[in-house]
Amino acid sequence: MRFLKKALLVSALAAAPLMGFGAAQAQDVKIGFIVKQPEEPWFQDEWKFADQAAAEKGFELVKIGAVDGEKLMAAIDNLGAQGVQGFIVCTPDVKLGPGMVAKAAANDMKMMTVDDRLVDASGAPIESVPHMGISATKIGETVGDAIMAEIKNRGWNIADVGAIRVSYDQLPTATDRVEGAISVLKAGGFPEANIFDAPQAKTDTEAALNAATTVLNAHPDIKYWVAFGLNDEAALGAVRATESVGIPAENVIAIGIGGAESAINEFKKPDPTGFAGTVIISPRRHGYETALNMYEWIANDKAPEPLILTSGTLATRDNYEQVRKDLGIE
Ligand code: FCA
Repeated sequence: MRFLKKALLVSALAAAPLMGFGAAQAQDVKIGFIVKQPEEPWFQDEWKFADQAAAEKGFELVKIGAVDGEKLMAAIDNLGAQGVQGFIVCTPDVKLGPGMVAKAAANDMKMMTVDDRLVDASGAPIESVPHMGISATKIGETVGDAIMAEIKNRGWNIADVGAIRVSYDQLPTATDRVEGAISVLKAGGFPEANIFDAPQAKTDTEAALNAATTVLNAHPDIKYWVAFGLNDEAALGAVRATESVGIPAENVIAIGIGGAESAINEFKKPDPTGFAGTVIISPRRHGYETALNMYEWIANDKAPEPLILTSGTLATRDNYEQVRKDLGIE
């Protein structure tokens, strides 16, 4: 038996230069993919595309949802115990950064982050951990442009419009996104006093609905509303809030970020809602490409680029099918 193992090893090594070492080892590679909100369509899409990379390269992908810090730390240990060599993570709390770096090292695993970038004790990004995120400010500006264009299109007097800033300011990418939108609104003459902060406790639709409802109840005199936040769920929560207080859809312009199932389902409704558009971002790049990068790091010792920021494309109810086709997501 021992002899056989040795013989196999020798022949594998001999074959390595021909096959490429990575290919010879693929079946031994195990990669983890932890996400903070497993029920959110964006993260399901990331997993789906990471699965594609796993099938193509022949490595094993271990997917874990971790909705809070405790679950996250347990998930990292769990991956380590399973013999995973590296993992990709979108953490429920970026402030856990230093602890996560230490835990990954203790388990002898490589770590990359996706979507939400880790910060250190002073709030600065941890640059030693490779990261793929979205170009948050620029995408936020696209949201702002879309809102301003639609205000014009509907012929509203800008002085009569309120804005709901669904916020999650403990997450830098979230702040960058909403501030990008606000900068465009202000530059277009949107009254600053009419921009209301709606802090959400979590980054899901329900939390956004609760946050936006508080703002609407505080300003019953405002007739027209625009809304934006860090993702589609934030914008959708604000839309559901306007519906629940009886504001008609034609008086609401909400623009999301994401373009996954939650947005597409909204566009498919027979009657338009206040959800006027979304900036589509790429779950394929964030899922497939990160998984592939991790694979290359483990199998071929090729470290990922330290920072990649992906772009977004605006889509509305009228053109989302074409935009998705053009982007190669269908
Ligand atoms: C954050 C958000 C997600 C998605 C991702 C790219 O993690 O919470 O909804 O927008 O960034």
